[in-house]
Amino acid sequence: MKTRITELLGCEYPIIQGGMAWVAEHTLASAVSNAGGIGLIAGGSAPIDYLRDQIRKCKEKTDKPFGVNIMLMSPNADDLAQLCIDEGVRVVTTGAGNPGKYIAAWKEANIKVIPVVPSVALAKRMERAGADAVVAEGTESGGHIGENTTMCLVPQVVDALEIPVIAAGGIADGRGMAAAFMLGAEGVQIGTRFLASEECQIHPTFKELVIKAKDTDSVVTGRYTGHPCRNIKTKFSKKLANGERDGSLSPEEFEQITLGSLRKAVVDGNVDEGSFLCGAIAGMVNEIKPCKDIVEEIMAGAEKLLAR
Ligand code: TUI
Repeated sequence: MKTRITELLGCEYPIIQGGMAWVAEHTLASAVSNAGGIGLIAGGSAPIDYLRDQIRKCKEKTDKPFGVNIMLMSPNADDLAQLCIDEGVRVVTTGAGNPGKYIAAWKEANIKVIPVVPSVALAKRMERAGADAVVAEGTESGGHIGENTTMCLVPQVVDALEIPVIAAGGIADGRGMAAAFMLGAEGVQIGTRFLASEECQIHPTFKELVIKAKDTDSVVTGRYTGHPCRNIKTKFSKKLANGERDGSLSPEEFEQITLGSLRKAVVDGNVDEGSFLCGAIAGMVNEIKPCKDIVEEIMAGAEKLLAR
């Protein structure tokens, strides 16, 4: 399946792995790239030496293109942005902010720039600033989210832009990919499905939570802090959601108890204090598989539907 995204990124399939903070490291990224998609390494709040090491290790594991996601709320985003230039990274995606101030330097370095956007307004600004494509990310996604759904957001962004659009949020199989293409997307970004991959290095407890999740098992917390995040329902995330709803937890207290909670989930599998960020499609993810099988199944399913 050739689209402007496969052409732009030089990959076999128009599937990009989500830039999941703390999750997306070189083992996962190289596996997705070797499977024919675009793997991403997450630069979310990572120390610069860690990210440099991950990029170099990824290059050892794949000769296919891969990318880096820059989480723009990171205090060291400027350094991480420069590191991508210094290390010859070929693709950069961004999240949780406006990457406008970096785009000229990235383009100068021949990096393909793909901001993740939750709205038409930001998508248009990114096109004007020189982005090569955008990821239109619906509120079904895991982690930090906007308000609009994939179904509503993607066609509106497609209509507003000339550059190609990648759909994200709630896509985990060939049906989701085909649906996104019917909305005008030319690629998909997939996160949650890759959490349950053999190569994903998250704590086994995290994988088990994803596998066991039902359709109603995700919850959004933190709207009142300005940083809404979709999580798997656990005692901890329910406590946060209740505290936010009934006012027993102030936004400051919320920030305090969620500090470091991504690490506690991903590295420690700590269900009492960890935030297990995950998309609303987790209910459909029931089996751990190699990334290659995941990518091939999604592609085969989508191609069959789109050929009808
Ligand atoms: O960035 C994501 N997903 C993420 S980032 C993350 S780490 C984190 N940790 C604690 C608090 C917040 C984040 C976990 N998941 N997805 C892309 C995305 N970008 N979703 C929403 C946005 C976004 C939101 C507002 C992009 C731009 C924006 O406003 C830009 C502006 O200044 O107008």
